[in-house]
Amino acid sequence: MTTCTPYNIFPTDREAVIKKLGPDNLKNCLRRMLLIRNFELRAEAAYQQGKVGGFFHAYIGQEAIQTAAVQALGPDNWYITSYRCHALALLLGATPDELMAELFGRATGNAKGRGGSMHFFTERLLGGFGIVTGQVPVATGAAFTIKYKGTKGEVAICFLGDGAVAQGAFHESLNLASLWNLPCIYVIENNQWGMGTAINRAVCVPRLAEDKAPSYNMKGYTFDGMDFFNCYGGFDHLFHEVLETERPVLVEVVTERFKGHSISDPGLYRTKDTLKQVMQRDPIILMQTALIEAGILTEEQIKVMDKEERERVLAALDFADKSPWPDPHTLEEDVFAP
Ligand SMILES: Cc1ncc(C[n+]2csc(CCOP(=O)(O)OP(=O)(O)O)c2C)c(N)n1
Repeated sequence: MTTCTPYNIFPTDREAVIKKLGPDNLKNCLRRMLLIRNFELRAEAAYQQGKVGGFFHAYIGQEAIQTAAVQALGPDNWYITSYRCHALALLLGATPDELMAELFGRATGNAKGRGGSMHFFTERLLGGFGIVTGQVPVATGAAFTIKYKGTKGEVAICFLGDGAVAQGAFHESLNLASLWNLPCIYVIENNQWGMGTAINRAVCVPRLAEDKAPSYNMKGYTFDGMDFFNCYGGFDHLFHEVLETERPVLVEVVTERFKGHSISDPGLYRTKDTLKQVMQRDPIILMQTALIEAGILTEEQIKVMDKEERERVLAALDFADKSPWPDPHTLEEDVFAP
């Protein structure tokens, strides 16, 4: 039986976040969100032109979450996510050039053109994962490594979809993380849908972290995924809490994706009106409005910033287009299994 228990959204004070981060960090966060949005929109267009092949899952609508997390934790932690990995790779320092070239399947790509959209990585991003929940045990392993080696000041942070919480590997991972006191932040990005299945048809409790965390003897939190300030305040709190307690935590970040599950999904399970309503809370627009209200940026300055990020992405498209294809003679390189 499902109930209508309301969420307890983590309380944050926007003014305090603005004060703590300061104008330069806030501008950088908005710039990163604009880069992610421009990157995915242009990459989608390239896909439609037949320049990109394979799977393609956009993060559009969810940008505030990982931008806030990386800003709060800093890059020197172990990060991992699902196939919806374009944003996290950009946030952790992969260049638009290498990522676009990867989408184009070129030798200059992030994974030499062999992985495509779902398998971006960086030194600290253990990968985008194609297998639903596959990244959760790996994150648990990364947290185990931190503990085993006695590394200080670091955590593992694992992003997963709402559809991933009903999978067995989620249960086993959280159980072990709690039992062994592993410093891991598990972040469920509840974008309301697992492909075309609504979350309330897939999971038997309404609040994914608050209701599930107690069964793992963990704390459960909920953040508003459209509100950068709430996400930043929440992740900042959790990072310090996990470092101090050396205990794992479970977070649900409530959001909704603006696009289909993947590029080939027309999204017929959701009405146009519903989508229009969801898009009223576009995290980038909300962030822009807040920064204008705080006197940190003007509308004109935001337009310039957006144009600069769009131009970076256009240059990346050009780079990818002009890059060589992988040499067929390298086919067996980097293959570890016979
Ligand atoms: C083990 C496994 N089962 C099924 C699939 C097919 N599949 C790909 S994405 C997906 C839905 C996952 O939804 P969710 O976890 O909510 O993430 P989102 O796509 O919304 O980010 C499914 C069932 C898969 N990739 N791996």
